[in-house]
Amino acid sequence: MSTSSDRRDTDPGGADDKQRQLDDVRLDLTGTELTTDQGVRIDHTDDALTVGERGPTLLEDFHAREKITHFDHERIPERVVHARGAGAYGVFQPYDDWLAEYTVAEFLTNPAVRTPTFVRFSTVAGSRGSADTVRDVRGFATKFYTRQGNYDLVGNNMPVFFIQDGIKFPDFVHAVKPEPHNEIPQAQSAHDTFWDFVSLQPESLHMIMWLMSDRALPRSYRMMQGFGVHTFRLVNAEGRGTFVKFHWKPVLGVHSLVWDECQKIGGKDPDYNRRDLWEAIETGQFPEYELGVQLVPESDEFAFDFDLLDSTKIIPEEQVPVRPVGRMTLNRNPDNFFAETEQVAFHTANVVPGIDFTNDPLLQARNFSYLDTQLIRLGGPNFPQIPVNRPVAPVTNNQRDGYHQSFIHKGRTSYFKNSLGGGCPALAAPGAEVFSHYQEKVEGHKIRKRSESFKDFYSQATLFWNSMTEPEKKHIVAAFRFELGHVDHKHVRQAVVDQLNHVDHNLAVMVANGVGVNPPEREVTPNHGRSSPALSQITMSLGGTVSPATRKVAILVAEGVDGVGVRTLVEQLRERGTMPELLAPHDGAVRTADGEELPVDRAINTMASVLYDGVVVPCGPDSVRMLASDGYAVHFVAEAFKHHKPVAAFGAGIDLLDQPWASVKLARDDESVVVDQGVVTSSAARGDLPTEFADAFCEALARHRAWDRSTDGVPA
Ligand code: HDD
Repeated sequence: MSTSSDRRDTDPGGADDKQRQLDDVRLDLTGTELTTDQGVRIDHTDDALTVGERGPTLLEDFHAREKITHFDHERIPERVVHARGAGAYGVFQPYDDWLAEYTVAEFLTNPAVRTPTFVRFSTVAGSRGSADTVRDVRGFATKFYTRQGNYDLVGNNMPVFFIQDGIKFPDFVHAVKPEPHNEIPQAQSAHDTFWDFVSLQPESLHMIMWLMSDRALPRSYRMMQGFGVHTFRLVNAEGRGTFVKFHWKPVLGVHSLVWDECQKIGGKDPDYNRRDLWEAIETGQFPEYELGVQLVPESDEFAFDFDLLDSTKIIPEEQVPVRPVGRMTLNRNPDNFFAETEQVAFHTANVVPGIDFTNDPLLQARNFSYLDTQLIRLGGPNFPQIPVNRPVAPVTNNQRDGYHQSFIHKGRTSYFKNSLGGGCPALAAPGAEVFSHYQEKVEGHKIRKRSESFKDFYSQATLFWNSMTEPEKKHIVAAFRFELGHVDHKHVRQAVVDQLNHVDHNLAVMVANGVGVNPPEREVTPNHGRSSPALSQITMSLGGTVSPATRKVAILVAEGVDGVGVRTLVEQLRERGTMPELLAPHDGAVRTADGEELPVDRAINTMASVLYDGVVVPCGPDSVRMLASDGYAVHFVAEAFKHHKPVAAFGAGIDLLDQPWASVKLARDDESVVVDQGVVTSSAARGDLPTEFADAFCEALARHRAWDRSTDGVPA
């Protein structure tokens, strides 16, 4: 048997601590025989115990009763928000120790320590079985199993929130959830009660701008940012506090879907984001995120034109840069969704020495709500004993009993102080590392009043709008039109438009014109003209290093396809980290122009362009003729084109792109590679396919979408 010190020798960073702990409760039933819950072996589970072949079932049938009773109790309440999620284990490691000047949190400051993590991504409004690609905020909750105890960073993929004080959370959630009289609509904010709330609660407007933007439609959980949202506090060895905002940046860049695509994926593959995460980890393409911090000395608490305690505000990155701290890699899927992803319990108040709270009233309410909700959701106070929730740090206290107590505490004392149990568990010895609350001096009258410093609802909503590129602005206007277009009450539409007039007059007019209400006559709040480039995901992805890695490519083939060309292309695409699949009018295989068999991954009509990042039509006159007469194939290409995706063709494949709606330049005669608006073509065929073809296509994939492409006339 190995001892814990042996284990430390082989895993000094501690990255495997959590998995080793979980190994003790993992069950593999391979090679076992069926038993009851009491361990009694069973040789018959298809028929209940009855009196004769056609007689009544006997109460005595303990096996049938146990089996059915357990089944009857399989469900627990879903989360009241963030019900739908997907989780994965990972490991976090700091790059170096620079943050030690600000915090004693070892997992953030000791580069030799590799802290196990569990992350759960989620949508907010929908039920557990709702679709992934809805317009919504995404949860990004991380549990760090540190050696000093569990630290939970329970964040979202947007850096601000809808409300400033947690007492408004039930109002907000009631407004966005399906309406109570008919429980419609599922997982959507496009309905009356939500927009009624927004129009009457203008503090929500900044978050609304984010929600109407492409950020609400992530291409992948692997390609979205995460934010701790609140201003938290780091505390160093001298007890000095520093304000901090936490940021996660995905290594693959930040990318989104387009709205039409989201709605279609909702039907074609409701598990789109969940599947994407699962498959990436199964195939070893581990998602990675960099943790960064914005630090503000306490002396600068009032140096901003907003309040650091107001969760509807960001600190613009141009004002306080995000400094990299370390990297998290997600490298293991759960074994059992319910046991791990459903039963994981996050709590903003799970902090470790070196991290503390501020008086942000939203955070203060959260520090109450998460424990409270777990008590009902997970059935009592012992949920921290559920394997996924257990710290790797030892838990030794006098908490006892309660539902689902799974430890056997020996001895006769469960109180402090005691002499009968040797005084244990004892208080930490003087000088030991303990959690000690940050000693903030607080003074005041008991009042119910929103601080005056929280009352600018519009400046940062305007900042966000000003920072968007033209395509992003177009998407936001279209989103407002879609959402308000689903609101029945005209006065609500008007009230939202009137609110938007405080954000930007042109925005309000464009939205009003789309939803049939009066455009505001004049500007009420002049646009301050400031912008923050870091807010635009398109600006950021153009400026940064981008990669086509893990992008899914559909290659459309049929009988007579250029097999040599296809094989060359597949190899080149794989070398560049993308994931090509061959789609044909039927599953199985197609015969190439050379008479060889080419295995097919999927039948075209079982998939759709919305499930891929880009499409290629290879050469082969017969193959292309067949595809041209197949409605699914033609639609596949048109739809990818409409969604601004990279589209490519070589040789005769170009004919399928030669459409009246595609006003792009295509390669003709001997043109080697032509790139226009994300459409990559080459006249080459068979073995002559130049490597520049794959290079140009992958470059377009890395850029994600060709926003300059005109798509208005595309019949898809
Ligand atoms: Fe919350 C779940 C994120 C405000 C009350 N929240 C929940 C989850 C995330 C967030 C990611 C899912 C955790 C998981 O995967 O299990 N919530 C946020 C963020 C907020 C926020 C980033 C604002 C900055 N939340 C917020 C407030 C309250 C809550 C103001 C209540 C006063 N949130 C809850 C909850 C949930 C929850 C009811 C439901 C399930 C759970 O906690 O475990 O307690």
